Amino acid sequence: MDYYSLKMRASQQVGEGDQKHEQHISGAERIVSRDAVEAVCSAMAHRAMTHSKGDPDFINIKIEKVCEKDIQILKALPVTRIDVDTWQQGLDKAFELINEAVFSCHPREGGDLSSLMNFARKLPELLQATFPMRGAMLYDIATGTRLEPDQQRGVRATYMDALHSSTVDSCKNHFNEAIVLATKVANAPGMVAELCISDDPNYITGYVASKELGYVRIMKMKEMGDENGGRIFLFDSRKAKAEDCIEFLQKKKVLVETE
Ligand code: WAQ
Ligand code: MG
Repeated sequence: MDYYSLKMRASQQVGEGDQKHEQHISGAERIVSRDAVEAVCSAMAHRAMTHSKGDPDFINIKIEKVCEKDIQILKALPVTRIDVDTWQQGLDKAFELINEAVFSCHPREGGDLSSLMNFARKLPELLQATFPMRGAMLYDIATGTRLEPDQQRGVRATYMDALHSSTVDSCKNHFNEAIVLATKVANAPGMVAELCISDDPNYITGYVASKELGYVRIMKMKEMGDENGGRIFLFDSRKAKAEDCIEFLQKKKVLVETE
């Protein structure tokens, strides 16, 4: 069977004079069978034209053929949820899960506990640093350094979709898209865990994910109306090469089998 990758991004010019720049409004991607290409393309245009972030003046839709033999099929991470009363509790819970995941990678013998304490202290700052980024931060827990080739943009996971997703969604389903992305990311070489908060001002549910934890939805992770969000991919350079991890995130075609 023939498959096609479709990618859409929409942006708007904002600011005056020197401050003039493109602001990202909306993006989406799919991998679909040949017969769905036209409908999905038109749904993407619709999504770009009706986004709450504004009216786009630039929309790019890219369509590429993908060989079936190059596609890897992955089982979706199992999903659990944590209910919290306040977003502060949710954020604390997320930090706690991430710190545990990072701790469990630490060598038992001769490990340096102060670097772990340091990481725990740094984590809220790292999250803040992702807010202006369009992609994710790729953070090496072994060396305490950032590995994105372009730190302003970050690393983007692409070429992924849900298997058998013939339906055409014209508006964003945060959870469906996130479980696909998180499943791909968790399967990247050397990946330890992911932390995610939407940048959508009215979407306050976020998640922590890893192969061990599965996909843990945390129902409140920020204040309603807050347009800050971001992603951190926590990677361990003792387990894999950064190039291999980035190559997988950016190039490998993945379809995720959901229930
Ligand atoms: N690769 C890497 N980073 C990305 C990507 C990508 N493909 N797409 C978005 N990001 C980064 C970027 O910095 C965004 O600002 C940030 O992640 C948040 O992206 O179970 O909607 O698309 O209900 O706003 C979670 C769903 C939804 C939780 C997350 O993220 C649930 C969401 P958004
Ligand atoms: Mg968003």
